[in-house]
Parts: sequence; C-alpha cells; structure tokens
Amino acid sequence: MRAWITLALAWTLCSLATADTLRPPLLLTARAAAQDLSGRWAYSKDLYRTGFTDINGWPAKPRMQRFRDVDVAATEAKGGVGFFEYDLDRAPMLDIPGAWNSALPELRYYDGLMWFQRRFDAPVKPGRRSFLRFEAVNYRSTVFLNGQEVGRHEGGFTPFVVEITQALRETGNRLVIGVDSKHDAQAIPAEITDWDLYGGITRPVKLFQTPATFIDDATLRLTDAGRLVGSLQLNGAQSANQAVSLRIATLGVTLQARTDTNGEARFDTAAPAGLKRWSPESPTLYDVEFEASGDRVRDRIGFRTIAVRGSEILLNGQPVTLRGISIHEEEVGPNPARRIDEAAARRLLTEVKTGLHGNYVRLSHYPHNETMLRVADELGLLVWSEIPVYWSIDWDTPAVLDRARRMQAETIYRDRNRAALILWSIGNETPVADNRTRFHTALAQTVRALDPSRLVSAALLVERQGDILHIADPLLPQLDVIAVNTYAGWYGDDTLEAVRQLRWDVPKDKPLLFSEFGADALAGFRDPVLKPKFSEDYQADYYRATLAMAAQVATLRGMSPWILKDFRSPRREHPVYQNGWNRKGLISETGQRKLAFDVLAEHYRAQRP
Ligand code: GCB
Repeated sequence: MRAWITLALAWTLCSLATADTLRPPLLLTARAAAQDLSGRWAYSKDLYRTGFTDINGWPAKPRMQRFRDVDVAATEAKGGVGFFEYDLDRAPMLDIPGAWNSALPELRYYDGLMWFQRRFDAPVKPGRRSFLRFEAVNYRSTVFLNGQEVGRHEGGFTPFVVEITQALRETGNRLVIGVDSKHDAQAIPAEITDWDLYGGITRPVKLFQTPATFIDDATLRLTDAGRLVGSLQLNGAQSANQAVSLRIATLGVTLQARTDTNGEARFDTAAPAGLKRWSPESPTLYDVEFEASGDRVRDRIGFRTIAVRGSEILLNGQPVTLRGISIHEEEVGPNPARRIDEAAARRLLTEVKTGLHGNYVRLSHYPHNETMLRVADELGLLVWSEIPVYWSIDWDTPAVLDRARRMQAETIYRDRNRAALILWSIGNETPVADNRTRFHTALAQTVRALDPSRLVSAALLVERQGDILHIADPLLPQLDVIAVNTYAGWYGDDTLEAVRQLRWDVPKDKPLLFSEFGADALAGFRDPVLKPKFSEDYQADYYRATLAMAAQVATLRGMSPWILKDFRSPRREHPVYQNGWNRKGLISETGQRKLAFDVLAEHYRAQRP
C-alpha cells in the first residue's frame, strides 16, 4: 500500500512538473493556412521497412530510401551502374486526406509502413517562417522535406506541426512522409480495438507562413465568476514585453496587455452585460480578434460555463440533461475512408441535432477532426472528447504515460476555444488494477493542470451482483462525472424483461452518464415475431428496455448510446450480419435509419426543455 502511494505521488509530481512544457507549437486552428496540400499524393508500400532499415538492422540501402531528394528517372536515363528500387515521382497516387485501406481493395488490410510524397511550390517572403501542420496521421510519422528529416510524431488522432523554414525551397519541394500504421504494445491505443485500422494521412496537411515572431496560441473563456479570461502566447525572438490586444467588435470589447518575459500575455475583464451565452438552444459565437507583433488571428468563440453540483451538471448555472449518441470518425457511405470534411461533419451532427433531438455527442474513442468540433459549436451540440486510452494499454512504461499526456495536450490546445466541448474523458473500459489506476490518476492531474475549466470523466466498466449493477472503481474520486458502458441484454444472456428489472447502486453525490449501451442490428433485417438478435426489432426493444431501466437511476444525467452509425471493425465477422462492420448503429453505414432510431428520437423529443 505504502509503495503504491509513493509511486502514485511520484507519477503525479512528474505529470505536474511538466504540464507547462506540454504546449505544442501552432495548434491554433484559427490561423488561415497559406496552402492546403490536400489532393493527389504518390504512395509506395514498404512492408519490410526497407526505407529505414535493412536486414540484420543495418541502415537502409540508398536505393531503398524513399525520402531522398533524387530524380530517379534522370539518374536512370544516364545509364550505368546506379539503380533504384522505388520512384515516388512515378508511383501510383491516392487522395489525401483519406485512409489507404479504403482507397484500393489490395490495401484494405495493409498494416505497416507506407511512404507518401507531395511536390509543391512555396513562394516565401523574406523574414517569414514556414510550418507544416498535419491534422492527423495514423499512427507514426517521419517527415522529410527535400531529403532532410524535419519531424516525427506518434499518435493517430492529434495534430502536430514541424518548422520547415530552413528546408523549404521556392519551387519543386519534395515532401515525403513515412507513415507506419502498426500499433505495438506501447502504442495508444495498443494492438486491439473495436474499430478499423485506417492507416494514412487521414486529415489535411497545411502549410503556414508567419512573421518571425507570431501568435502561437490565443484563448478566451467565460469563468463562473462572470469574467472573460484568456491568454496569448507569442513565439519568436521578439516575444518578450510586446503589446498585444484582443477585440470582440460586436460586444464593444477591446483589451490591451503586454507579454511577459516568456512571451505570454493575460486578459481578464468583466463579461459585458450584453454577452449572450452559448447553449445548445442558442449557440451564439463571437468573432474574437487577437493582434500582436504585426500578426493577427481571428477565432469564432462561444462563452458558457460548465460545472457540477452534487449529482447535477450545470450549464450556465442551470441543470442540463445530456441527450446524446456516440460517434466514430467515419463518414456516411459504403466505403468510408475516415475523411471528415465540413459536409460530412454536418451530415452526422445534423442527424443528432435534428433527427434525434439530441444536444450532446460523445466523440469516441479518440480526438475527432477539428471540423467536428467547429460544427458542434455552430449547431449547438455539447461534446465529450477522449484520447484513445482504450481497453488495455501498457500502464507501467513511463514513456506510454508521457505519450498519453502529450496526446491530451495536443487535443486541449487544439480545442479549448470550443464552447461545445465540456468533458474530457481519460479512458474507456480500462480494467481495474493498481497500475492502471495510477496511470489514470496521473492523466487526470495533467488534464486539470492544462484545462481546469472543463469536467473530467472516464467510461468505466460495470460490476454486477444479481440484479444490482454498480461501479467499484478506485478512479471515482478523480472524476467529476461518472460514466459507464452497460450492455445487459446484448452481451450475456439477460432477457429484455430482466434488463427492465436491473437496478443501479451508484454514488449519490456525482452525476452519472451511460457512456454506452447498444445492440447490433442489420438494417432491413426485420422479424417482428421472433425478434432475434441482429434484427431491427430486437434492437428497438433493447432500446425500450434499457431506457426503462435508465429511468430508475436517480443520478443519471445523460447518455450517449452506442452508436449513431454502423462502423467498420475487423473484430466483427459474422458472415450474415456483420462482415467487418459493428452493427450497433442507429443508422446503417449508408445512412438508412433503423427502428431503434425512432425509439431514441421519441425519448429525446419528450425530454427536451
Ligand atoms: C464497448 C466499446 C466500444 C465497442 C462496443 C461494442 O464497450 O467501448 O468501442 O465498439 O463496446 O460494440 O461492443
């Protein structure tokens, strides 16, 4: 026990000590890009990773090194002994952003290293700095520009930025990325999940050009005390002691401040009387303009407060019930490529807002495309966001905890200006054990240090004694909101009548969410008499029974059933009903609504304020 406490303390201190150093550069989503590098990219498979290493761990042969800045065709044309076993200038192409698994049938289950290349010109004004921002690359990336390694990143769902000021040319740039989709035991998530592999450059890659000293980060929010507080971070040699300003023209707010020796300025003012608070019913957003050192960024920001009081969740001081649904990052269509543009985000979220009468989404099981958050802000949908600390990962290796903390930081700095976002979840169905609880405790501390303004939760596992369900998890004291995944009536042998009789014994002083419940159904498979599993009829009855059970839970403040849309999963291979799809969607992969959709929609319609 004593050793446990000492270890827990050590991990906690380690996470607090470095919380400040976790700010990655240029995650600000408000800055306009100089160039979007979306489009056709060349690719080259490299199953044995010969571009990096040869047999026996020897360095790769130059003729295999796809990242070199060499004109292969011109070299070949000269004749003689030199030869290459790749040429990205003549390689096949596919669309970026987008997962390779959906691009071609032969890449469906490719899981390993893939090389990508994009050529581009980039007129640069003297004195400007240049950066590449990758919104998401799954899973490990090594980035080369004109033959020079400029950055590396691990993690498939968060953005990263590399500075390329020195390596960039005016014309004919050769950008090459080695993308390795393989997850090992130290990856987050580790090897096994219930969703598709989806390797590749799945979100846009953009080129940014900034002044020598530029606005790296800028944030503003409303506090419980009714103040607007924020900060601005400069990056560059002239960051210290600079005048900075913030303006919200429609509210008549103008604030001036100066950066400190670290280049950071803080804003703090009473919120003006005319400020309209953001809420799902009235998702008001304001144009906020930050200016400093000749640089300017503009963000659309909503202002609201979020808190818990006893078992209530309070939005703008008023109790709120979360009428939600879970969503994976997969667009509607027969062959999704994890390509969420604004239209795809609108389609999914409108189905929640208008179709289901919802006010909330669980963006599972990893940070989604930033467009989803922006559309949620605009439509008025509260958001739960999580990093993929999912099922079992390596709890004991400090580097894995560091990785999780970095992913969390990348998400927080990317999304903290989104009013829609109210909950950070630090894990999903992680099995209770001392090492796992230590890991989560350290992660919860990091989240609170980086963003004290939002609620912390985790999707926990349920325990059962007879007809009583409870949550015996030592992590509970770390959470503001308890969340639990519950599948009685789907997994296991309970009848739906038995599900209705289940009772919950949960803490009375904290809000509870059903972060998941669900049942598979193949769209169009109807059998109203027998109602077998996998039929739409069973799924609809399962929802009726679970909602009846939920009505008995006094502290339940919301739910996000599993899931809006059928999604690809290599775990699901029933040859009649699944064929590689998890069928718990309320709509099919092509958007066809199942019977259960209306059951939930009617439930939420009746619950609306
Ligand atoms: C869960 C997981 C989710 C799965 C789901 C299922 O508890 O959190 O990722 O897809 O169950 O369908 O079993």
